[in-house]
Amino acid sequence: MINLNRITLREIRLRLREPFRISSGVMDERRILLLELHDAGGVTEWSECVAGETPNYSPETIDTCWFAIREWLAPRLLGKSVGTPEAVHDILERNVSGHNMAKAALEMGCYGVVARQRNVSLANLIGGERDRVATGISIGIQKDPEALVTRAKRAIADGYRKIKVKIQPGSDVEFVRAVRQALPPSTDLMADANSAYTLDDADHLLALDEFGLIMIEQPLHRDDLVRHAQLQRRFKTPICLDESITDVARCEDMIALGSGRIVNIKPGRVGGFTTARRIHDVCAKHSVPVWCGGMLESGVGRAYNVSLASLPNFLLPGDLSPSARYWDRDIVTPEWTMDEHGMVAVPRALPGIGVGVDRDRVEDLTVRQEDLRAATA
Ligand code: OSB
Ligand code: MG
Repeated sequence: MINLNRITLREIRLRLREPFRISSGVMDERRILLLELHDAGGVTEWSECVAGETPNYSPETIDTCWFAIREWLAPRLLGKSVGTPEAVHDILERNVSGHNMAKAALEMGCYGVVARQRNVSLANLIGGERDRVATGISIGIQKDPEALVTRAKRAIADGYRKIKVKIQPGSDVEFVRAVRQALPPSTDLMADANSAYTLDDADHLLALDEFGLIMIEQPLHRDDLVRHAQLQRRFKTPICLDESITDVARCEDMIALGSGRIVNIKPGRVGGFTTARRIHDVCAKHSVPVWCGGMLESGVGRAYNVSLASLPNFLLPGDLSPSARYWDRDIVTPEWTMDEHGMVAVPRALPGIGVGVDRDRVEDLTVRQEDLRAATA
């Protein structure tokens, strides 16, 4: 039973060790919305909202999420008894369209609470089977191919099992060519365009086909499922969709139309674990491999991603880099680490999300805080 009597919202600011540029914008500091969910039975657990500062990757932002959680979503849970996190999902969906990242922060937090209540790990609660998950790195757009090559080589030396490079018009074919030539030929390499192209760019993009990329992620607009299918028909390289896959039906559409052959699952983007697991299952049934994407999460959001990636159809390395890739110091103990084979351990022997939150550090980083409680009659 989930019986939330208080939800604490906090905004923290965490500076990235190096700015992260994608085709639609650049980030040098993350504004992160953290939730602390308090259950009436005494259990508490943390969750993280993955929305960014601006609506470039998705229509949501940290500020729209704060508003949606306070005004529409949290009141549906506070002071109520809900049987399961799946029921929480249904309650949050009813007559609220969109706002997936806001919903996900609450819904995933409820999975964390239930794992705590049952004294099991989040991974075990959802049926995760792996003890370690394979990790890739996502490298932001650099000023020139040489800077990109330097970072890609360092990543290979660190043990990463997949190299993803961000691309945009003007920083694409020559950048990917330079990395392909600099790395061992067996390296799993891919490019992520974050919707920077249109179908008019198809001839240009086809130049990427000679590099043997394991996939190209989200070349076209999020709503362009039909155009992605047209592009996929011309491309040997599998298309992977990220922004486009916002729910189970979009994933089924992708499969039916042939808009892509691989799915990047980000639980925040799809409204939480309930839908993420359903997308995982639909893809498994159709032999579509999935992998877990990232949103530059702190160690709290990372805990959810690592647990999710322990499900069996997560067949490709996730964007699950260790804490030190992003931050001078994370907000969790222990911090997330990766071994020299590019594997991150799933904390299956620990209850809940499997990491502790460094409360003093969070207090230091907090710029805004609000306690949400059940309305009193
Ligand atoms: O498209 O996967 C993306 C970060 C912010 C917004 C979109 C994306 C990303 C990443 C980061 O690629 C991956 C990571 O968290 O390491
Ligand atoms: Mg992406």
